[in-house]
Amino acid sequence: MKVIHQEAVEWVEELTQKCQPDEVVWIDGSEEQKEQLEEEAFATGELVKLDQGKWPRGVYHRTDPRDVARTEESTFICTTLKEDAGPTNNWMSPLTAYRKADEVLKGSMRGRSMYVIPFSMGPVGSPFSKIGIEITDSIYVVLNMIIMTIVGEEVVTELGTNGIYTKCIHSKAGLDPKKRLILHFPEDNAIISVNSGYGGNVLLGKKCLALRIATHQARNEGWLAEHMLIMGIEEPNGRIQYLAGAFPSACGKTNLAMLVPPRSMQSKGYRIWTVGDDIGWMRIDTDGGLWAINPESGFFGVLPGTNEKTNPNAMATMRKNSIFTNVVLGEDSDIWWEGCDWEPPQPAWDWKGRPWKPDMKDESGVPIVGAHPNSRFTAPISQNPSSSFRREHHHGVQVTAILFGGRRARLAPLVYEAFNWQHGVFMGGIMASERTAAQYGAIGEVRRDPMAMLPFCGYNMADYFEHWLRMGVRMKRKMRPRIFHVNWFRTDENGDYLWPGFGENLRVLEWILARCRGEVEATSTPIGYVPRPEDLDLDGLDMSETVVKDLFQVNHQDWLEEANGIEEFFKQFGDRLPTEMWAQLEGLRRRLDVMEER
Ligand code: GTP
Ligand code: SPV
Ligand code: MN
Repeated sequence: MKVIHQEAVEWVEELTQKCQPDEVVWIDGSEEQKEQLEEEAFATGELVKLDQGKWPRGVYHRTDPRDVARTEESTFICTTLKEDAGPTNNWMSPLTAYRKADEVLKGSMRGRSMYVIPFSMGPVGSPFSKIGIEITDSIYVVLNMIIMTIVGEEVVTELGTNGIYTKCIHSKAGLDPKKRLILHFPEDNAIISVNSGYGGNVLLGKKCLALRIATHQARNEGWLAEHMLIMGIEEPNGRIQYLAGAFPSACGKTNLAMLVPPRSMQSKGYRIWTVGDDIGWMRIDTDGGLWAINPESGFFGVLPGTNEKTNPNAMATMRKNSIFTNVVLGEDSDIWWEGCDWEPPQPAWDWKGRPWKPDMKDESGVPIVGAHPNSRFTAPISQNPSSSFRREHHHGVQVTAILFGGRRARLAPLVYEAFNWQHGVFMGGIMASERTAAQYGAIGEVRRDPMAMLPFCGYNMADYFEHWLRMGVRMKRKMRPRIFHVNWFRTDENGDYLWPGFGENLRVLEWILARCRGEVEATSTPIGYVPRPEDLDLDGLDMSETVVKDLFQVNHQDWLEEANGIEEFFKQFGDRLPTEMWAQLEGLRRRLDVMEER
């Protein structure tokens, strides 16, 4: 592979001096090179070759037990001014950050190889796309990047002699959690990640480039980089309309994007086309509409709970050429996770590498899970049976509706619609969700996660809201997507989910699209438009009237308390918060007052 980008070559040379690897290997994305790296990793135990009958070209990897999810406390936005990172991000001055990183990087690759991965986020040559070069000392990272991004010759060609790219540096170093740093330099278009080997911390094209750095670029260039799934819904008449949806980590994006319609809707002729499950880049095109691409080429999806019933398309996607991280490994080279379709292999080892049997309990009688709750598969998006034919299109797909959602046991109805774009931005801005295993922290605790971007917005979130408001103004009124909020996770007093979820969620999407076409009425409530029960197709669901009522309930007292929480959240942004957001909160409180008077 010939690299003619002199500046990039010099940068790699400089890093070679700093990190002192035994050798430097440019990754060309070829099958031969991939196989060779796999063989090397099998030999050292970094990877385990799986039963090739059941998992053709499948490999297994276990990360350090202290390194199994994104670490937000070691993630920093390094801008000259602290205010530019805003109150919701960790900030470090670029000078300090480079110095700290240098200390770790110095000699960090001794005895290892340094891999140089030129990659493209998005179709090569598309006006949407961005190029990065990731330096890493992990074969696991290389193999994941080959699946998750476009890697190889065509990227180097596109880069030419002076193309722009994001500098992405990763070193496992000593995997010391105390010295872990995930540093973003939006002003320099650069990322440095040290002392981790897992997921979003190290696959630098994903959360670091495609969200934290891209949000910064998107604001300057007038587009949106979002933590969103993108899917097409084909109706019985053949029309396909596209939705983009932001849910916090481990809150159902992958599952929704790949859903299989329930039998009753399948037979009517509904069909789903998956464009992406985690990241959406959206631009206003010359038609005044919002167009979206998925810059990723693979899925890095949650495994526990994934099976033929909940997500058959994911099961088919990971059948071959996939990487399985932190699940149970059997002596027979089979794998297992909680909620999969088969019996656990025996003998077997858990995600920590300890001997493991089903129904094992610790000293206090708590069951020991075999797979880590954030264990994941990496699989090529092209292997998804519902993969959209427009996935690689340079202009992507036109977005008809935007969904925001989270895990709310009580507050939020199954679905409701914003009154208009500004109200929709407010709706996204006040999103909150119960914490999951995708990041370190107290699981179940409700935290504000505006637009599912709390951990991923690379600049001051107040400016981010302003940017969203402005994007709405720039779109043509008729083309502007309508904004909705969904909550698949409402529970009854026993803590059981009221809504069956998964494929059945299509029933809600059907209503959403009907609203976008102006075909159904809705009930106006203080928080937005809620469906009239008769407008939702609940055929074959066997759902009692009380459950339906509970699903759509808007509790006055709960929302008043929520308004106080929102006020607290908004206050931290001071003067920088757009006045529109305060006006929206006032509007919500006023409508709640009217509701009480009735
Ligand atoms: P990231 O990849 O972390 O950004 O997450 P994601 O939003 O893609 O989450 P994913 O679809 O992998 O869902 C994670 C968890 O939510 C799994 O445990 C699923 O079983 C569960 N889940 C997904 N959809 C539904 C649903 O409709 N209802 C219920 N009850 N659970 C769901
Ligand atoms: C998330 O946490 O939102 C993920 C997984 O999609 S990771 O790539 O690890 O960030
Ligand atoms: Mn995600």
